[in-house]
Amino acid sequence: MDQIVNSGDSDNHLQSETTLKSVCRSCHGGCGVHLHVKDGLLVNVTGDPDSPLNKGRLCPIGAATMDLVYHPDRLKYPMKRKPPRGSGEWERISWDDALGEIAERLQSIKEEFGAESIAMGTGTGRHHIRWVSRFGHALGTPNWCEPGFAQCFHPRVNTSIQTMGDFPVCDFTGDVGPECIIYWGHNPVNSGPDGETRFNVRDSLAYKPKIIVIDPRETYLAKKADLWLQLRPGTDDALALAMLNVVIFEKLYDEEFVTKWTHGFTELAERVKDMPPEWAQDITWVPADKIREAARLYARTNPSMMEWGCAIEHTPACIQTIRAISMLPVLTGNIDVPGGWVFGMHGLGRFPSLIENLSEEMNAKRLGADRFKMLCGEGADLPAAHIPTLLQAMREGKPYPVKAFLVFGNNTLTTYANTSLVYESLMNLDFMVCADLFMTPTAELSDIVLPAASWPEIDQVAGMPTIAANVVLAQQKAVQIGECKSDEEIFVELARRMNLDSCTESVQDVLDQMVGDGLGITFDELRGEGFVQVPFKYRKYETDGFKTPTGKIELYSTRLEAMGYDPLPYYEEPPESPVATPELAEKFPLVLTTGGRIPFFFNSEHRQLRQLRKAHPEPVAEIHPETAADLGIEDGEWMSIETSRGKIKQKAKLTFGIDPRVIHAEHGWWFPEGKAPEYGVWDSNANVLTSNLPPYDPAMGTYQLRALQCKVAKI
Ligand SMILES: Nc1nc2c(c(=O)[nH]1)N[C@H]1C(S)=C(S)[C@@H](COP(=O)(O)OP(=O)(O)OC[C@H]3O[C@@H](n4cnc5c(=O)[nH]c(N)nc54)[C@H](O)[C@@H]3O)O[C@H]1N2
Ligand SMILES: Nc1nc2c(c(=O)[nH]1)N[C@H]1C(S)=C(S)[C@@H](COP(=O)(O)OP(=O)(O)OC[C@H]3O[C@@H](n4cnc5c(=O)[nH]c(N)nc54)[C@H](O)[C@@H]3O)O[C@H]1N2
Ligand code: SF4
Ligand SMILES: [Mo]
Repeated sequence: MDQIVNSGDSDNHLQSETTLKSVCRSCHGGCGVHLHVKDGLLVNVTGDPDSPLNKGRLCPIGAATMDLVYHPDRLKYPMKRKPPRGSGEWERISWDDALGEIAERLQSIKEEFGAESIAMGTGTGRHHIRWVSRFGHALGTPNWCEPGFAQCFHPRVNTSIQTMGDFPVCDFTGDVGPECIIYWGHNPVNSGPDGETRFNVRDSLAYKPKIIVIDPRETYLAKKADLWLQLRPGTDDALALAMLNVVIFEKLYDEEFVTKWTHGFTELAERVKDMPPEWAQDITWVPADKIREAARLYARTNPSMMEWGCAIEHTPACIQTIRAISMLPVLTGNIDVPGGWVFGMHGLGRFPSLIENLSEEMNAKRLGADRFKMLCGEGADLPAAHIPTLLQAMREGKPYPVKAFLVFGNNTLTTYANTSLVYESLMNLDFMVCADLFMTPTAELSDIVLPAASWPEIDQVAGMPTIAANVVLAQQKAVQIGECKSDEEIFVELARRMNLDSCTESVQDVLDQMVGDGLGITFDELRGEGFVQVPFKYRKYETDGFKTPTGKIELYSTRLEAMGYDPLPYYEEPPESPVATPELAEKFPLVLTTGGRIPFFFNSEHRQLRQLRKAHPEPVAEIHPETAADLGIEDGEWMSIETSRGKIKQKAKLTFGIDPRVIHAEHGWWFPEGKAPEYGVWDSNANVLTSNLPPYDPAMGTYQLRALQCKVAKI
């Protein structure tokens, strides 16, 4: 799938070109790129051969950047919708009028209902994600949200910070290779997210590590694996607890590390003592022998990496599943060691989120704060609102009304669970604004749309230790498209126009501050370099300890206990399952999982880019040939997928790589070529099928996206 893109159309071209070193932000990966500019135009985007993250390569999405930047459907100027909401009729307005009207409407809503009645929404892993909260905090509202904060990546971040004081990433850029890698609910050769690029993942295979894959589907990595554990979706907690049982009771752990550097080993052993592989076998559908073999192989092969993905975070058992899984590298001492799990070097200063602007009373008003402390309160690195609670406040005005929603880079109708309820909530708003690259079914519901600049049109920095353990990268503006503005610039202009006390500094000032605090240079100096590798130090805990109350890794979490949550991991059956809801399972007999990533689209994006769409023209759902035969469904035929919430269609892909009792549906589907204003958002969108109703993870508020009951039929 990976493609190397060569630079330049012709030698002549190259001679008069300027090249800017930048970083691709079409996914979270952070590949180094060269932006080739000629006469004010971007003429090519190529991989930076010097970048340790991609070594000159680009994936299909990165290689389609020219198509993205110059796509004829890009939003190029602000627009205002004619009434009523969702009419699909728009007129062009000036930036001055757009910002003026937004400022005026927000001011009057704030005066009448309080700042908390204005919510901010954003999407996955963007350059500006933290600027959304910054503007919200400057405005005085605690209610900003992002689908990932309860469902993706941030549960891993927050849980790791509580458990071990920092967030571990795989040591892909060091000199020592891994001897063993577990891919747990994670398919990084397609997704390459949060902590590495898909190229590092492929390169690490050259070390010929032992590979263990834990996935209901037979992925590319599962085919290469020494052991593939094909578990029932949503039962990762039981599997992890059984593996811990083996590691502990067969004494496969690193005794010295455990004694010196962990807290609560005895309590953990007590918790898992009745959870051997034989117990987990019936729950997970993985034979006990295989669970035992996986635990032994992992524990005996060092150094090892834990590659974990968002599949473990898409359930109401999210926090404890993450905790249980993270204890495998901890017990085997694979923490901050070469070729293992390491803590990044924090090459950037802290982002000024302006959360200090919020009073204690305002923080307490954050929707969800009364329940989900790891998402909305003291257990969160950057607290955010709980999405289902926020949507309810839009619909029902309870516990207080939310009247306005400013969406910067999120396709709410396709990527939040339970599309019907989301639609009802958005339709009930008084005022909605969307900043996006394209008109989407979500943007169609807003009052004003703003044209956002894409990543080659923006100055920024990337370099959380979570993106790459030790690299800080400059993202550089190479081109101006229409009247597009970066989200960051929009926030600064809006803050100035509303006479807010903060968020009025220029973007450059904030970048200078972050780069200066981290590296001691200015943003312009970083620009010249393209990226800076921060010298790496292993086993930092030997001098500093772990940043937890006990100074150790807390298997027994004193912080979770203090917040009122279980300090030890446990198993919980998915809310909809053949075990939990047998009557429902009679009507909807198959287990549905959603959202396994494909290399050609990023969530709901890129469906309008010709070469990517050609590679993957339609939504595809995986089904076992026996199940398909029973239902008379043939390979490549449209089939319906139905849950108690709704029905969609996707094309059947028959594969022996999925259990006969399981269906996998792609997420994020809408059809930009379809009829406005809906663009087929009800036809094939997996979230028509999912639920955002309780139960939620008690600490994180997470809902279920990966284990639901469904039925399928031939169309
Ligand atoms: N059923 C199901 N649902 C899921 C998932 C699943 O696995 N299954 N995965 C969930 C996960 S993990 C996540 S993170 C979410 C992601 O959900 P979203 O955050 O909605 O993700 P995207 O579709 O990538 O991006 C949304 C919009 O941002 C726009 N955009 C891109 N760049 C910019 C920019 O620079 N500025 C602005 N203003 N807009 C920009 C795009 O055009 C797009 O319309 O989906 C979640 N939804
Ligand atoms: N090309 C591309 N890259 C992306 C994205 C994209 O849409 N396209 N999205 C980005 C985002 S927002 C995210 S969060 C990451 C996600 O990227 P990953 O973390 O890799 O997650 P997925 O690919 O969604 O799922 C990984 C695997 O989990 C399996 N799975 C499904 N249900 C279960 C389960 O219950 N348990 C276990 N153990 N496995 C299960 C799926 O079969 C799939 O192979 O990728 C990011 N990168
Ligand atoms: S992996 Fe991500 S960062 Fe790298 S080229 Fe592809 S889209 Fe860009
Ligand atoms: Mo995500």
